[in-house]
Amino acid sequence: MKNFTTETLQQAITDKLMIHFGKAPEDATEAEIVRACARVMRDRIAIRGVETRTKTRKQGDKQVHYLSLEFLMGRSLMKNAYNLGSLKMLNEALTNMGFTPADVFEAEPDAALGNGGLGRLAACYIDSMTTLEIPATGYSICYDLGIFKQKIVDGQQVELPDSWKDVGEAWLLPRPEDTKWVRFGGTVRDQWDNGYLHIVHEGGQVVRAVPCDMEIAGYDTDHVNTLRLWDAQPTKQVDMSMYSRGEYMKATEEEAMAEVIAKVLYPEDNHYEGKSLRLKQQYFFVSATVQHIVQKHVEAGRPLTNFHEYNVIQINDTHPALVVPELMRIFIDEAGLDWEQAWDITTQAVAYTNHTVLAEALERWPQDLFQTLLPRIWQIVQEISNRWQAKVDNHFHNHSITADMAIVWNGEIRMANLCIAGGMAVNGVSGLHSEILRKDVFKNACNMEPHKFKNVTNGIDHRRWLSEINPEMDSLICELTGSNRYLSHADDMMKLDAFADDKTVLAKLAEIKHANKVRFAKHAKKTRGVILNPDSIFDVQVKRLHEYKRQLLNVVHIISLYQKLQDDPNAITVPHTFLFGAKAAPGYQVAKRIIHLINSLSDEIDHNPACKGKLQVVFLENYRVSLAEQLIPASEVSQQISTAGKEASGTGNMKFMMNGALTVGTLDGANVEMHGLLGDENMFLFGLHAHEVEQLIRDGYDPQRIYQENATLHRALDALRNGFRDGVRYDDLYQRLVYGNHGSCADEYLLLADFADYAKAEARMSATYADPTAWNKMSLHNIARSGLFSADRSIADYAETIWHTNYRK
Ligand code: CRA
Repeated sequence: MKNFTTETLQQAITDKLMIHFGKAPEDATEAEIVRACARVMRDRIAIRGVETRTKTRKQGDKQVHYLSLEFLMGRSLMKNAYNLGSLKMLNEALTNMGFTPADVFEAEPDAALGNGGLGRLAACYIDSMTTLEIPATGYSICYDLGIFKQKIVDGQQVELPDSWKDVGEAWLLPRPEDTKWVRFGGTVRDQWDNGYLHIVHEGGQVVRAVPCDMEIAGYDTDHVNTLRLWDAQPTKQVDMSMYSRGEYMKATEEEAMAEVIAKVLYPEDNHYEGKSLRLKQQYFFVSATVQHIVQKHVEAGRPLTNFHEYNVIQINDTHPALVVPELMRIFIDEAGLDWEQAWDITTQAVAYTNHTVLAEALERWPQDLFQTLLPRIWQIVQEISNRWQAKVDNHFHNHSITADMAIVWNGEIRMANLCIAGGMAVNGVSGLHSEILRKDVFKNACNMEPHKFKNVTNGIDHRRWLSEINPEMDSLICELTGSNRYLSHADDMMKLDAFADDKTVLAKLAEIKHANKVRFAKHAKKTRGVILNPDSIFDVQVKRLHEYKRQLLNVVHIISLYQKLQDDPNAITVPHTFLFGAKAAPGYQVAKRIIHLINSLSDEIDHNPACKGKLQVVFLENYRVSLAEQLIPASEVSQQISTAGKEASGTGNMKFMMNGALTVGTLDGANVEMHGLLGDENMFLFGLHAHEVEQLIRDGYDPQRIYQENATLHRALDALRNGFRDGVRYDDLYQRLVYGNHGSCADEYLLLADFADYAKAEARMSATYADPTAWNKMSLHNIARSGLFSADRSIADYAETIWHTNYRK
């Protein structure tokens, strides 16, 4: 299909404005113009979508189904225009119509249907699957409200609802003809019919699942995939007779119960909440999705026995684990297969990605809740569990291993074990993480079925996270590598390594970074009123607030710098700006206290004249995809300082590296692969290794001793305890680190153990910064070697090692 020209695009947008809003361009608001542009892009992608589906059907290609409760898409306008090769035309058309393109892009709200890494990963993967021309569909829930908007009031986080749909809806294509029905509660009984036994599930509540599709355009391809978001609607019409009887509330009760399912995304990252509504969300989207996939397979005229040859279902963590019993239910209850056949197909079609080893994130549903809400699924899970247990028993003859690998155990259903039993593959998301799964978390399962355990290191959409958000860097890469081929072959960036001693190139790199810093400083001033010094180091830690990510380690170190500066006003020679951005789960009190602390410290430093021009701490409100897009190109230091063994991969680390920031980090998650590419000399590594963390905890960790022995640390912790000029004391955080409180052991994440080494790494980093040539050279090596972290590589790995699908090379 022909590309837009500036004129055709301008005409199409003008038409949309008139048809949908009855307005001429000069009268349209920015929100209206965003919606009109979105509709124009959507139409274009939708046409290609029809062509893609026809082709896939004809060729009988294997399809990938990517199920995730989160897809953190962010903004789509610039992305889609970019992928369609129309970004230049869009810029021109908007300018011709009297708009400032940057303001129009800025007016699009983020589609923030995710919490952090896991949801953003799904968004990057759907882009790469499309670009690599893999027939794939993403499935999730069409939440009304995405992750909350964060406001900082008196230094503390306040959560506000995020109604992204007002504008975001323009991307969605409702597909009521594909509606599915999902039953909750009710009773199950056997019924004999002409000598056949049927399962009858009746009563309870039936909810309608109505798809709203977001069509996804790939880069430099006509291939289009779909992100299918299920909306929840009541089955029964509102009973009008109840209204006339004055029973207003009752009349809408059923409606409200159904709609609440798709109301809001659960805001916990890396944490399991055993809420009944969450289980409802999971089954709702899983059941609708599986019904749809099986139906399409049957409609293509194929027998169910080869279902797995045409379909692979990838589940993003255990949240969609009910895929396993739901496939079994449909195969057995609806298609009449026997158990063995159904199990054989299911276990060859499903693959599970694990994203965390944190115990508090592992899903375990209480049997009572599960049984009441999903009576038929419960029967199937019990049968799966019994058979699995018999198999394990038979293999090991060891009671404690049986207990460890059990699916139903002590009144709980363990979703990870269900996924391992019911799938053909289990993968971790970085080399270290996959190793921990094999050797520790899933050790027994791996002993029994080693062939299932794989690794696929995470990756990011480098077109969005480098080329689109850092256009000057994009131009430089194209110039130095001789073409824009790196956009589809990220390892082409390796060619940059040859310029490591080229003074002109290094100067250009520094110039681009500085310009990005100036741009970000302007943005921060305009949107937040903060004044940043673009001549200081931009040292950044942005990610969800979690104790294992150790923002508190960063803070304690900054306090120690602040104290040093008070003793000696010349102690800091290179001005240093520490930037933080993080949302805390609304119920995670310690995380919220750490946000408060960062703001207290920021205020303290702002009011101390000795710090002026030398030290600054800034907390950026409402960290989200679109803020990351502004900040990352301007960042120089990337803080990736989790306790080794705890961060499954990290993906922010990759985005910073790709934009030339240098990493201060532990050997954790994908930092390990990063270190493999860069060596000690191109990053600032510190801290205990994963096995040393384990060892230290086994041997008995004593943070009090470290507190007593390290005078710098002692003094910084005392200051934290007593608080700063706003009068807020942080004794609770102090206690948590030194003595333990609220049932937690002291310093669970070993901040004190790593403090001294962290301070040294930060000092090495500052000293290197003072030598621009050395710094820029390291920065260039980082960019050059970051191609491994393209999501295209991750998706190629999935296609080769798990999905066995073809892809564009
Ligand atoms: N919180 C991990 O913690 C990882 C992403 C994506 C996480 C990150 O280290 O990069 O997944 N885990 O793989 C998770 O959500 C349920 O577990 C994350 O985003």
